[in-house]
Amino acid sequence: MPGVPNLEYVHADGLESCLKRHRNHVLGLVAFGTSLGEQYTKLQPSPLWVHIPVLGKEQVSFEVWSSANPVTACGRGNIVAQADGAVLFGGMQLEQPPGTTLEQITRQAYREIFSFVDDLGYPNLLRAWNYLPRINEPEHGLERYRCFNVGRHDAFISCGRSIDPENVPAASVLGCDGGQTVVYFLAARTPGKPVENPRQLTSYRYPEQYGPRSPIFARAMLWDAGDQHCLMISGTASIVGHETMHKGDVTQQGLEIMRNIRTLLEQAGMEGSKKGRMALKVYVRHAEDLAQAQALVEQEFGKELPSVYLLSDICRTDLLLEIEGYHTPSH
Ligand code: 3EB
Repeated sequence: MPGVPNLEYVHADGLESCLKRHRNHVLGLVAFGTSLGEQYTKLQPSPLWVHIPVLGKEQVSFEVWSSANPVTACGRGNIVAQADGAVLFGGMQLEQPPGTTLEQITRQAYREIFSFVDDLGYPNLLRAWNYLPRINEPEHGLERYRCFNVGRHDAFISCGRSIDPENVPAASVLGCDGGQTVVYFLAARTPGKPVENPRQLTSYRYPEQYGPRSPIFARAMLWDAGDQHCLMISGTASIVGHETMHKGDVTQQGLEIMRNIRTLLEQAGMEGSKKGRMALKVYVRHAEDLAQAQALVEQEFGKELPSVYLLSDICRTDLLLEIEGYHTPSH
């Protein structure tokens, strides 16, 4: 049994030993930071680079997905990918040429992803990460996050993926600097089980006030590798029902996020965050909120968990904080 993917967050000084340890077993490598040294571009697999400032002492932070089994490179077209026989990690960095729209870029990206995962026999999209330049700025009169939602929606429909639990992945959508849109994903041969949060409205039922097409994501995705399972927690914000709670108050937003994450762990049958291993990616809109975000995470999960803090715009302008997670039970 291949087991579930392993996730680590490492800094520059730990990258080499991490990649050595997982030689031929690295599913995916993502670099976060605003400048990436020349030496990193020669790595195998070559890292996707998301232009987001890392908060804290380090300039660059790496997200490393690895497998217990050897992986094979299997990219095609715009997609760089590795697969281990059960799970596939893929990613793409896309320019938006003058005269094109983010809606078009998104539609093409998701169409390419769907035909790729279908052709390779990993048709179940479990988890998607999306980083959009100028996420809160308008494009032809519509906020770019909402343009993204239109393109994503179109791609699901045109690729025959009805918008229901069977087809909806866990996801994150954040802003980034620079010009490139970055999309990466985990897909599997076997389906995952989407997990919804009873405190929150299902994303694809959001009312039209959030844009002409709804977002399409599950609040979390449970995936079973036979002997092990994992929970991929979507970007989680201070939203109850469909409404932003605690506008302007990062502490209260953080506490609301923790209630949402606790609920997801319960819904997934994972008794609580104390058992098992949690890794978190924390997105903070304002750098001055870092200390408060760290304090909230420590209070909930302790000091030891793997984590990275990024300075990032969030898809609603009234959200100050968003947290995604990857949970694997210990056994
Ligand atoms: C929310 O709950 C906050 O559009 O795929 C979080 C995770 C959010 C994923 C998406 C959006 C998405 O609506 C934003």
